[in-house]
Amino acid sequence: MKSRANIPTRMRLALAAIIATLLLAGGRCDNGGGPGTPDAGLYHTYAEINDELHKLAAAHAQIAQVSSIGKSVEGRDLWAIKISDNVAQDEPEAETVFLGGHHAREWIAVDVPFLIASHLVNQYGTDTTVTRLVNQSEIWIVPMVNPDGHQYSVTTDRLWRKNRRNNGDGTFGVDLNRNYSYQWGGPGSSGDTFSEIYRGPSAFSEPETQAVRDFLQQRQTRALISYHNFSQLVLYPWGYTNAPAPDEPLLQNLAVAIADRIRVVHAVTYTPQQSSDLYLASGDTTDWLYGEYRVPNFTIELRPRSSFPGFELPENEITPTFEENLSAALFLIDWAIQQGTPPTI
Ligand code: 0X9
Ligand code: CA
Ligand code: CA
Ligand code: ZN
Repeated sequence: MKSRANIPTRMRLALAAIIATLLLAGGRCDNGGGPGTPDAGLYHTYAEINDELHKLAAAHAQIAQVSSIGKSVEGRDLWAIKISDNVAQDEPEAETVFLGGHHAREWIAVDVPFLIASHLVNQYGTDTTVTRLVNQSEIWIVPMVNPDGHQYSVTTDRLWRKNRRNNGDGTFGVDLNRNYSYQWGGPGSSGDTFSEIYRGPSAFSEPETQAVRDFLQQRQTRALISYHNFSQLVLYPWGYTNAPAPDEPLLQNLAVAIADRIRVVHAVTYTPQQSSDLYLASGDTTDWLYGEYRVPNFTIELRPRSSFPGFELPENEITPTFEENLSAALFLIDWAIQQGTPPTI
């Protein structure tokens, strides 16, 4: 390494510092808040989601409206964006819902629904499929159900999972995907406050799950996807038992169709299966919505396939993961429309 040896040590250190600064600064999704602003690289932070959802709605007020469905334990608004023609009116159109970010460390599970919202709004009037689906349905997207946990994952502990409830015994956090009421307290959940799958002191003890419950109870949802990662799976109820759900053939057919739509985009395989085949878990979003209301709904476990890299999906996979899941989301919105419009309330 002759050439390297010719450069004085002090100069090499200075060059290394400059290069490191450039690398750290390059390609960041910075909301301009300056030093100390939480930064998740190309992934979106809570502040960036807040900012960008409001900008989308402001620039496309005829088809996009932002509202808060409630507040987190630490008081952050849980933002929803509604996308439809005549968006200010609640029309008797098929409603499809996309939820993201129940688990703090699953950053891609926030970016995918956010990017779907952004695509639907920006391509309206240009892309004929998007235009038709937005005209014929009401699409609701809540990209970050657990903003406190996400913020904590960005600033303090990358692998944080739960919300930021102070459990009062020195531990923090309830697993929001064990806190829904259907079969709450059953297998695959824990009563231990320290556990990563702590179910909370009671069903719907958490403001985040209460907000999702109250929001869905006010809607006539035809289909829903809740995004998580990782493992590349399309999961359908039940999750609390190995027994098949009453509409198992329908749920399975839809899960297979969703996985097919994903695969055609980048030849990446997501496996359709009953939730309980992954492992038994009680009190998740999808068992509740199906158990209480018989709404076909799915947990999609996004990329990667395995624990390397696990939750830390490389930034260059954000766009392809969004693209393959856009295809599946458009399919499900279309399916919901084909079921016919719900009766006027
Ligand atoms: O355990 C979960 O909440 C989900 N997996 S994750 O790694 N994203 O935490 C899976 C929930 C699927 N539901 C059931 N298996 N019941
Ligand atoms: Ca409409
Ligand atoms: Ca409606
Ligand atoms: Zn998850």
